[in-house]
Amino acid sequence: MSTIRSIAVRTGRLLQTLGGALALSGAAACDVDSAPDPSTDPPVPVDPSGPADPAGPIAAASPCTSFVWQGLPHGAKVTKAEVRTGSGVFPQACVVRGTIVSSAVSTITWAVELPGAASWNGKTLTIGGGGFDGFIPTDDEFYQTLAGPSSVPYVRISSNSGHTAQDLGWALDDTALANHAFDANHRVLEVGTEIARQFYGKSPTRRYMIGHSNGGRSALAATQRFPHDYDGAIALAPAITQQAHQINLASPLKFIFSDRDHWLSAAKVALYAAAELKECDGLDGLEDGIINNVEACEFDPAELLCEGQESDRCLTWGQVLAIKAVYRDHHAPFVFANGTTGYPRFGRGGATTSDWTAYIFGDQFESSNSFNLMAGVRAVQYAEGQPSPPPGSPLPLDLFMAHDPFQPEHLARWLRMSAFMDTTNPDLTAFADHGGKLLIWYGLADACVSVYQTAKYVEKVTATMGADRTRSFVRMVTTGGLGHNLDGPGAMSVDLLAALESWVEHSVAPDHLVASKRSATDPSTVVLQRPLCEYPKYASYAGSGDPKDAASFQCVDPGR
Ligand SMILES: [Ca+2]
Repeated sequence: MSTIRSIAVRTGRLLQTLGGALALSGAAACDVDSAPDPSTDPPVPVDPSGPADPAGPIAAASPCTSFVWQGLPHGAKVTKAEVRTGSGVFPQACVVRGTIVSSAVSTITWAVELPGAASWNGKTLTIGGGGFDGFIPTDDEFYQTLAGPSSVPYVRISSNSGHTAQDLGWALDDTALANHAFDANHRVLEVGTEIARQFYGKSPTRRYMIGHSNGGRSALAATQRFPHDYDGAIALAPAITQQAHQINLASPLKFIFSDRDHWLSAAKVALYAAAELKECDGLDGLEDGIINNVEACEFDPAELLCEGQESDRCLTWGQVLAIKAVYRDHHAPFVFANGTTGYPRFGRGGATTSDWTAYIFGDQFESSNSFNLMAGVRAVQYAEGQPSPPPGSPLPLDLFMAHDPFQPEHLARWLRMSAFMDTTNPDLTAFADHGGKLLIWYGLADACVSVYQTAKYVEKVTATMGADRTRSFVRMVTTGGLGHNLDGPGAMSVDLLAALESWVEHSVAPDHLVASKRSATDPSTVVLQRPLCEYPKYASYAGSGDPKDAASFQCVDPGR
């Protein structure tokens, strides 16, 4: 799928739902999988017949379809149970579907996937949803790929978080907002746990969660609000302060979309990407197309300013200012939950990924199909108190462009949303006391949600709980040259679920994670490997050794 087409597909879905996966185009690239031992990282080809169940196929006439479920928590009702034969990234499983009617406007739709009894590992894995939810993540190829082959023996649990509407109109209802913010995953975990207990005759021994973007936020929410829910959680690129994101990015997005000369086409993005790469690629010791030393990268887009006729080989002053805004901290005068103010810059290297086009500029000026813009527009609709518009309604860009995001009369709604949604409580004592482990991953080139916002949160946790205690159960690791869509020149393939299991169950901390980059045309071929580095360290080439080998790199502090 070409970049333009994939973005059009993704954007089309977002326009319809604004709650779909953030990274559908990344299905091929979103390769957060591989083997536990990176040094012997085997290929993970996708078998068209689906991942095999080591205990053999589940019979169609198994108890799956005839099982009588009794007394599920939260009034949950089963609506359907069927055997899914394995296909692509979808493992074979008994898929149980149902609902929890929690209010007149919020029904949680959920799915619980049960592997064969002989192959169940005795654990559950909750898979969070991206965007603004509204769909079943386990039904989506992106999320099954995200969970990876290690998730096959798990009971996999997911939900639509209590809404299917295509905007934030549902967020005006407290129950619906609480469901989306944190409650739905908690309730459905209890449902899934009980379903597993009844089906297998024994309760799960461990419970884990993985999520990306809003799903990463959901994983963090669980550690803060329901610290006994999970033994371990993986938060990939968590969108931790969505209201701060929307209100702080309103001004730069208005600037970009107020004039075509402020907007960057894919050709202009590619122009900038090449120039930034030329100046910053070697700052990590190796010109490999990956900017790892992002803090030392200070390339000024004004160096590309047009001197004569504008063309795709230069930038207008408006385009220079737009790029400067991408790399500038923002300071909107609102204080959100837990004292959060402003929103930090995005990391260097995003132009070498699909992120700049997908999240900032969109692929056409006229259609304004930038995700960050659409999120801002929907948030303004919410702040204005507008209920859900009819499906297919055009985004009210005029409302957004005319809207002053700092209107005092809207402050209460922004703060209300933040109080539900933000995952910035730095006191994780209860989660740590429970034995929980939290593994956070970020691509340094993310241009949807800033790596620096999550880094600030981890710093607050460290300040609250102490450095040694925090490192005993929280790790934040990063990869250069990867964006929110999990694509780009960096190395993506790493089995974080296996790493989390080892940490929780065998006390093996994730100190030496290695990611692989696979050939786009032949996923069985590893192109290169790189270490994942604990923030703020980055992967620096040691000056000798095979550039494809992770052992040729060291994680070094940018202040060194
Ligand atoms: Ca480099």
